Amino acid sequence: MFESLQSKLSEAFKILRGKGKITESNIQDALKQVRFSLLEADVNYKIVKDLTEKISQRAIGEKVIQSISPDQQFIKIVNDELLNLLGDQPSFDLHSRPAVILIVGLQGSGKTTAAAKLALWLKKKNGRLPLLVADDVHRPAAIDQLETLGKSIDVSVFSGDRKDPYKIAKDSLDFAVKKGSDVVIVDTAGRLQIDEEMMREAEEVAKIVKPDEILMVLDSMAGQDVVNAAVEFDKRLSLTGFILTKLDGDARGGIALSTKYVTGKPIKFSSMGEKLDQFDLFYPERMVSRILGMGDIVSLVEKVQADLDTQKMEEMEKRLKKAQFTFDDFIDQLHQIKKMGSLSSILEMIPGAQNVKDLKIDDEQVKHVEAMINSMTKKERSNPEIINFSRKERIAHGSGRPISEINKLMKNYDEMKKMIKNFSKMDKKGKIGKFPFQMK
Ligand SMILES: Nc1nc2c(ncn2[C@@H]2O[C@H](COP(=O)(O)OP(=O)(O)OP(=O)(O)O)[C@@H](O)[C@H]2O)c(=O)[nH]1
Ligand SMILES: [Mg+2]
Repeated sequence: MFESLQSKLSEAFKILRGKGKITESNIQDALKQVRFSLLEADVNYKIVKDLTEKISQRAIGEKVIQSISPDQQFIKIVNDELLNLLGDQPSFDLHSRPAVILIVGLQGSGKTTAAAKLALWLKKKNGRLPLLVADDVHRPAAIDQLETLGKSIDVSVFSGDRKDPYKIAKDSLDFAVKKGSDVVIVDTAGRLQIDEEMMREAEEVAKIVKPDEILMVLDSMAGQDVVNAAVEFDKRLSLTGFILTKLDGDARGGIALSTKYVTGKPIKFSSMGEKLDQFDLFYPERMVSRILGMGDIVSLVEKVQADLDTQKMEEMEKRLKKAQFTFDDFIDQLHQIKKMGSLSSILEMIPGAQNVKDLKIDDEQVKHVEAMINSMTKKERSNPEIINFSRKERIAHGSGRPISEINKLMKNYDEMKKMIKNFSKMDKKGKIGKFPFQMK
């Protein structure tokens, strides 16, 4: 899978090999090749534009790290941006009993197979007792197909009167309760294209079974029109995610890389073969590592960057002791804290601060704070006391955050600065003062 994308991207990396450092001019050729590779893989052009812009900004803006070559640094950036595109590892928790999963999608995308695979996965990995519901009454052999699959994995299949999709859907829930099934997987009919009748049927079935998850099955070998179909399905049904099938074939990558960006919904499962156990949760990191084929380099760069972070922390400590503290330091601290997962892991290292309760900082907050600090001028960042009301107004405008949030940031900054004063007093008196820093 993705062979062609992988080999074209590796050409992009080669362009930077042997270069002393990334410059605005040599990066252009590499970026052009990245753009070409992604377009050839049938990734939506808007995504390609957005992605290459982000890669370009980071590649030019990032500090040169002596022990890493430019191509390695570039690989890591591409790796990170592809990961961003795919989003975080999606969760799949079913709380209701029985939980209901509705499987929808275009004809031949792999719905029926995926329904059976999911049943097997839930049974094996989660110890669930699934019930498969054959709700495709349009294709004559569809019900038999699911029954055969069900038998092969020893999962019951409900097909009711084999005629009325709404009655089958409704009765299947009663049947599940009677049988003691704790998860119901409903396989539905597909059409070649989006078709009003099919959509209405799916909507109606959804109303009846009230699914916890509505998963659309996508054939990863299909073209971009499938991404448009995904948008349409999502509009009508409010999907909770996707199942990507046929990754074992010669998928180019376009569907896998475009879906999340275009619909905002995650790929939750992937299927890479006709056999029923060739199915698992979707792991964005594994997918990117397949696309790039550069796992070793990515971990090398990560390690070097982590070492640099340690150096940065040490430098920060020195600055702390001198009680110097600017907004540039503030943002650095925030990143370190985010990386460590929580403030408590840092506080643990400071004597006397263990009693401060755990403060988690989420990504959104960090992004907002970053936006605000990035909207400050260099002078404001190093001399925050000059930030008066009109400057605040400009910062608010630039970052798209309300003034109240700028005020909160200023307050947090002041408190952190106070904390640092206490911290530096600790040196003289041998103990630490109160810890006023709080993120809210
Ligand atoms: N190689 C490969 N083949 C798959 C995969 N998933 C499904 N298939 C095959 O794709 C074909 C269609 O699969 P189905 O599960 O019947 O698809 P469907 O969406 O239910 O089709 P309709 O009900 O006709 O709309 C079958 O031949 C499957 O064996 C996969 O991950 N890899
Ligand atoms: Mg089917």
